Amino acid sequence: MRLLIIGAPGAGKGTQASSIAEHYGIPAISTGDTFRANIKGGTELGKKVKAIMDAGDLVPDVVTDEIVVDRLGQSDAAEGFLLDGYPRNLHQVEALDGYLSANGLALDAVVSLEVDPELLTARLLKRAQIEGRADDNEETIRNRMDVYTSQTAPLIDHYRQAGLLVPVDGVGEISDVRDRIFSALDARA
Ligand code: B4P
Repeated sequence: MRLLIIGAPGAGKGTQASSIAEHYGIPAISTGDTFRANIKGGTELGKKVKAIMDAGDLVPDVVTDEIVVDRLGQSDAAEGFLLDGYPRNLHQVEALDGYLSANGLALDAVVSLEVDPELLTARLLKRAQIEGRADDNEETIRNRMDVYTSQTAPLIDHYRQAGLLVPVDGVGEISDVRDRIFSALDARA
């Protein structure tokens, strides 16, 4: 399976990605987690992206595309993968399409998690209390939502037109959302 999971900040992408990846025996590749690990490790990449992420802006495409293409070229992704948080704009869609077609590959489905904006903010503010992530504060969340609306939301129509979109209601218990994702993906198989 070659899958994407997309959704607004707080929609549950990272939360669901590990279950989906485990279910299908594929690696979950999260650009956000990769950047956060680099920030924590004090790498050059981490230094480059920290202020951008803290502001809730997108890391430049040239940086992000290269990381994803390198990661997809690793052996554990040869039979399938789940990309979490990538692509996030139409340029990244083109970069991913270019990589896939150059390697004779194609996506199987794009899971789109649907959650009301008020609930998204509430989830992120709750996570702020538990994990203290630098970008989970009200001002940055507002910018992340704006960035999502202007740059990432257009991907939903793009993938719907491509016949790949699998919309899933992301509201409710984490385990219920997970079961809905599996049912929706199984229905396509
Ligand atoms: P991400 O790491 O992707 O952050 P996110 O959108 O908040 O999603 P995340 O996966 O962490 O949270 P989730 O919705 O699962 O991106 C962070 C930053 O990295 C971006 O702002 C950007 O700067 C940079 N970046 C990443 N990818 C990039 C790219 N491709 N290009 C450029 N820049 C990029 O969960 C949120 C909370 O909701 C959790 O606390 C969770 O427990 C809770 N939750 C989830 N499901 C729930 C449910 N059903 N009920 C109740 N709570 C739930």
